[in-house]
Amino acid sequence: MITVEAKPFAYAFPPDRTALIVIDMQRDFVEPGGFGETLGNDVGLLRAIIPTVADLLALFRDKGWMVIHTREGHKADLSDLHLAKRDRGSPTLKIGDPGPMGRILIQGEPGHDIIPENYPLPGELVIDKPGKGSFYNTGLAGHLEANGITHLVVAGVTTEVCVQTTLREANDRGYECLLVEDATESYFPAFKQATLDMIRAQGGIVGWTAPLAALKAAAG
Ligand code: TIU
Repeated sequence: MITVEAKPFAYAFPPDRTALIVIDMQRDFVEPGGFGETLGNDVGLLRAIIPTVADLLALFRDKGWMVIHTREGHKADLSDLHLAKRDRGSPTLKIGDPGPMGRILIQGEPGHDIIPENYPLPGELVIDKPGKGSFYNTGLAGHLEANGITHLVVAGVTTEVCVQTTLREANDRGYECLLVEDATESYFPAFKQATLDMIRAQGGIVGWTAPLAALKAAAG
């Protein structure tokens, strides 16, 4: 077991039963002209974590530990897009509309791709998900079970939307989760802080949080 100095108390994980899951580091969320910006957000805030996510990926790759990536998006025929999602907010472009990086949040379009700085290596699992959580309507649970994974280290965007939903889904399924504080970001700094606080409140009701430096120090 490796023990990380974390909040609300130390997080211990068995590396051979642990996976890093990097959530939705896609052009649609962190580059201008994508889904995030059409919702009225400043994507510049999210770009700040790109080097930290790259460092975190390098740590897991160097150690030979499992790495998983997710991408939020929909089929070209929109058959997996509920109206309850399509009609939210007042976006300048809706999911499926043509934008500067192709159709917004559609699989296979340039905007749907993961950013080059955090790009998956061959052999790393990439989960396509239509929802905010990484378990809803995906093969993630089966993959984790088949590989004996019990612990998840989580990073990516956005903290209070897809990251928090995934943490809650994972916690309900029995996974012990660590959120890497400086490898996740929100369009709303107050929402990021609130999410970190609520995950680790009540004795770690959902999981633990720690900065990447603490994880690196523990990994040795
Ligand atoms: N809008 C927002 O903050 N996030 C999303 O729509 N998706 C993810 O968090 N990936």
